[in-house]
Amino acid sequence: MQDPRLLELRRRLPQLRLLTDPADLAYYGQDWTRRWTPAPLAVALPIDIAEVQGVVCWANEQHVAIVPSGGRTGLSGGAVAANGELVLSLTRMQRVLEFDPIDRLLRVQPGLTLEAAQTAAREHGLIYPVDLGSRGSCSIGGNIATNAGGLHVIRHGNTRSWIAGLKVVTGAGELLDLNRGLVKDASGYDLRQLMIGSEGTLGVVVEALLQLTAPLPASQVMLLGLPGVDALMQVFDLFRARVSLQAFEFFSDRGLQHVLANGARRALDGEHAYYVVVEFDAALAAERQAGEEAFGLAQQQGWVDDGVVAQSAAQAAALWRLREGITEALAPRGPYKTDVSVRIGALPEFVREVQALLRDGFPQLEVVWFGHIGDGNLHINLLPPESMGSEAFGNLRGEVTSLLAAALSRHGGSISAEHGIGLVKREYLSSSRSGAEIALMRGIRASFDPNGVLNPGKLFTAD
Ligand code: 2HG
Ligand code: ZN
Repeated sequence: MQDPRLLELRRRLPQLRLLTDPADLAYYGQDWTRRWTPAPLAVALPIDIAEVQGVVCWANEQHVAIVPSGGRTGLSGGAVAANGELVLSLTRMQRVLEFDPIDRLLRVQPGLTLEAAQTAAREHGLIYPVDLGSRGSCSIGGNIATNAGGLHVIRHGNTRSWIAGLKVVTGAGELLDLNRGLVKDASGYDLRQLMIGSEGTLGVVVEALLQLTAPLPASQVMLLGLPGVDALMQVFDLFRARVSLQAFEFFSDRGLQHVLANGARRALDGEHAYYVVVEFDAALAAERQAGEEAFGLAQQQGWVDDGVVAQSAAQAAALWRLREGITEALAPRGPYKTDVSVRIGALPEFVREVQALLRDGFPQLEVVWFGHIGDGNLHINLLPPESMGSEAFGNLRGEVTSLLAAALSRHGGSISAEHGIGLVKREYLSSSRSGAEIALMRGIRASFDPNGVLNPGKLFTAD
């Protein structure tokens, strides 16, 4: 550890755990994008808030960039350290600190995994309702940094609906205690909400107050096979009117083929353009009946060709696997992942338009459509042919994103619904945000982090 900046850090914080081994730098320097070569200066693993503050103050004085780091399951490069940054990993701060039964709050450290938070909530007879496929590895701090969405946004909203308070260390090293569990607070700007989704560019989350709630009622899960995109919207509208939805997720037949090839069991005969996993409250016989009636009506209208109702928890899990298993099934093909949203009403036209653009402009790419259709959030994954080199695919990615960004601008959509901008989408921020908005965002960043030490190069193009 010869670097004078690290020697100074060691002198200031003798207890701080610091890693400089090449294997550790490689491990902590990347996220799930795997597109950049990790090259951090070192990895710091603070144990408490004072150490985080110490590191941030050191970074300001030594002009070292910090990459705040959680479970690094991100898909936008927000936690990549490829330019000599210090990775500030919160993994050692992973305790549940307190449960407040009156306010139904769980006070946790940022490195706690989402799954551990969910388990802790259940131990108190409650739930933390945010849920993502990467629940076992992603961290609460990372969820907050990206305002993570996931599988039940249609019922519960995003992470931002469930954060009742936040302690953050700003880029200037100040500790802020935001909202403190208050249900109501009209005393000015809500800085807590500003932190949520800021991708580590304003502050480092060092503690969070998670709002818990009562468990959802028992549910029923159905898999439906649909003939086309218009039917998707009609079925959504029909079910939404008749049952209390817990989830409404879709995938295309190509998505299904990949999951089946990866070992999942087929649940419907025949080939359908799209599939929907619909989950709804079904504790009461009347609720189950309403779901079955909706299914019948959709069939009568020709919006659903076939469907199956899970008869057990195991069958429900098998149906969910068809949707949740897509990311893993596609991973070996190195897909380009997109994460766009439009207003729900704009979906059919947007989908048709982008399908035609991709078919005409990029016939060599395999396109897999899936995602949170009930939230207007599509994950369009683009798979290169086996023979395509990484440089050629890199160029195509740029072309596809430009095309998508233009379509999103036309439809008033967003280039990132839930994965964040990070490095992957920073050139395209202006497709979703006006120049005036971006200027205000930069100004906000400068107020929280005057020297630009927190995650520079993420979210915005150049600092
Ligand atoms: C999901 O909804 C995740 O499953 C991952 O957001 C999406 O793999 C993807 O593109
Ligand atoms: Zn998603």
